[in-house]
Amino acid sequence: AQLLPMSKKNQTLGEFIIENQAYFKYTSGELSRLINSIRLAAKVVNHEVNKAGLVDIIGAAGDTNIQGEDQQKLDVYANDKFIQTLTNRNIVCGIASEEEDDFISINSQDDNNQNKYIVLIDPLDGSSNIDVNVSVGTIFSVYRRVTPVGTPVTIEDFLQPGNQQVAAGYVVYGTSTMLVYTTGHGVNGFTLNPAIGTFYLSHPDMQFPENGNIYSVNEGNYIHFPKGVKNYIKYCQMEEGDRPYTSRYIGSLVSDFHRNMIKGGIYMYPKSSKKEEGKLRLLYECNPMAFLAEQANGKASDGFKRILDIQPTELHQRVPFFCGSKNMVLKAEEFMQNTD
Ligand code: P6P
Repeated sequence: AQLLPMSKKNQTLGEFIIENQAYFKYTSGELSRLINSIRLAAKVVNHEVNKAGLVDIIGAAGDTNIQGEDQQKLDVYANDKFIQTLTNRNIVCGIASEEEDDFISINSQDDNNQNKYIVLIDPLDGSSNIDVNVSVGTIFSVYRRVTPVGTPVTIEDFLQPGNQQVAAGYVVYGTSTMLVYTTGHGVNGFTLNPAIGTFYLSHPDMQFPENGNIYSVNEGNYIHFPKGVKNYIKYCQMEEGDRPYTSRYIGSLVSDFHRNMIKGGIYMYPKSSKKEEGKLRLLYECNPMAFLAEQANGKASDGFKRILDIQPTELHQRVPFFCGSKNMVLKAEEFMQNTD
């Protein structure tokens, strides 16, 4: 088949998926159906997020998740919606979520699930922002299973390095709702027209500018950072060349990442004396964002090595995270690696 250009302005997400089906090595169409199910779940969650202030779904659902954080009802709602949509459409054989202590094995009705994909999700990242009407996001990461099809998934299927991802993306519930994802052929952004519930290709072939002048970090942790991070932050603030940079920190990874990808910038969640491994989760926050970053000509590391090359050892493990414009991440790594 003649491959049409990957992206045409104002194409719908549905048309885009069909048109680029031929790009996928997995011609079974399963991955397309997977992206379609995420599209549906994103619309349903968006509907709830947009009226969060009105309906009594704010406030802790009473439980706390494995992170020990109060589970907001919207977290639980988003988690249930994504799991339900992926399960009902019989597309995946396993799911892991920030909101679930352990992974979920999906046995289709014939109980020997023939599906080959697993999904890891952070269903509502930045959920502490909901009560203050600041944007939040959903992050997802897709792999082919490594254990035999037709058998229940094991932890081995979920502990794959990020360089094995077949797809990754996020939904940002901001001033507009966008779905941004990659299947390894660049990054494309789709904006939801809520009036008709259709996503349109608004940001074809998204790329991080190689340089940027925005740095995103929670400077409240400054005194607890490693010396290299302190030195890099001071470097960002010095009057020299294209500096000082601007500081922008929303407290929602998806929003900070999205702004930095469009304008150029670096996002950092370093380790600190209070958080020895940093705060962000490798499997369903750092790996998908790192895959997107590299597909958009950006870079993502833990300050020393490529995020996508880290061999995971447990489902909810944390890693330090430096991600964004290539030259900014390289400079931050220079400070991290040359400061004792
Ligand atoms: P802090 C939200 O909880 C999150 O996981 C990211 O979305 C966000 O960038 C970060 O944590 C904020 O953490 O410690 O700066 O409030």
